[in-house]
Amino acid sequence: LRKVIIEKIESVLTLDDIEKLRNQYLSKKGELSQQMAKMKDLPNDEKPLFGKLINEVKELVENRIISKINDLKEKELLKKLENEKIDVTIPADEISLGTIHPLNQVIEDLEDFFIGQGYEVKEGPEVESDFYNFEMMNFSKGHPARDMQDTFYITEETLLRTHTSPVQARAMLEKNGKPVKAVCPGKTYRRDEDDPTHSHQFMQFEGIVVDKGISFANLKDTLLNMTRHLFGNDREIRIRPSYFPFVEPGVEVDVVYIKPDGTKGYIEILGAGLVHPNVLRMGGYDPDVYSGFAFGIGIERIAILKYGVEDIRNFYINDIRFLQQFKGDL
Ligand code: FA5
Repeated sequence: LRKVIIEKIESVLTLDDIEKLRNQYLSKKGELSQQMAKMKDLPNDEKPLFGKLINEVKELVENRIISKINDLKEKELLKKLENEKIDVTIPADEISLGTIHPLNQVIEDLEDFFIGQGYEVKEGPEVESDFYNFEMMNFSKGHPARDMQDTFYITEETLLRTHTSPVQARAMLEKNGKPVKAVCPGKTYRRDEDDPTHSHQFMQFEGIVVDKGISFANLKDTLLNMTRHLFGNDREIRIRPSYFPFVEPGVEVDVVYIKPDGTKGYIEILGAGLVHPNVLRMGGYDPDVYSGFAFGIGIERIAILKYGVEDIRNFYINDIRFLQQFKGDL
């Protein structure tokens, strides 16, 4: 019997089967217990020897089963490790990474440019009050210049900001009469008809500097350095007079581009000027002591010129084939 059992144990291949064997031989009703039961029919002088023998077999079988279980467990583990082995030389599957949106690339580039000159970056709310969007910018109620910026009103007093200029007012008030030098990027909204250069939602990048002795020469220098940074030293630009209620004098900057037929075209990228005395006063500055300049750049227009994009709507339709083209600029 001992030999038979041990052979069986050795030939077992799975943990389930060894469990079955354990039941078959060692459980209360198992074969070895049954053998033990036979002891009562034996003559008294044979009983001790028989008992001892059965117990020895039992112990042996138990030990063998335990070592077999360990054996099998180890084999299973090895097999598992073998299956999970990683071949580090196999080329990895390509992970498709996103790209930084071209408009964000322009914003990040401009932020770097201005931070390098000591500007801080500020943000303001997109749902803005009429007060900051218009009144603090010297558009009184019913001012005809409000028509220049066709507005999405939410209530009579709240609106989607039509430009990033309200952040100028917020930055000035925050400084409590101290000099300010800040840029403010963000989304803006107007009820404009969508066309290749206009979108009802677009982005602007505002700049505001207020200090003693700021002049138009500082503004011109800043704008020239910026356009050179964006488009290179040779790109022709045009600064022409313009009107905004919150600056005096006011200008607009156009960048020259070559049309498909070879003739020159101009695309307007920004409005700017010296901060109007009324705006300075409302912002907490004495206009006889302080002066300042401000500008508001159209981000899409910069991206259109930089990357040769024909239609502003491409920036907003999330066509992955369009966006993938800007990978190289990361
Ligand atoms: C303004 O919004 C002024 N706040 C700019 C300013 C700031 C002037 C500080 C003076 C001092 P304007 O409406 O021209 O100005 O818009 C500024 C720029 O935003 C434009 O030059 C243009 O590049 C861009 N822009 C305006 N409307 C749209 C539109 N619908 N879609 C795309 N870009 C637009």
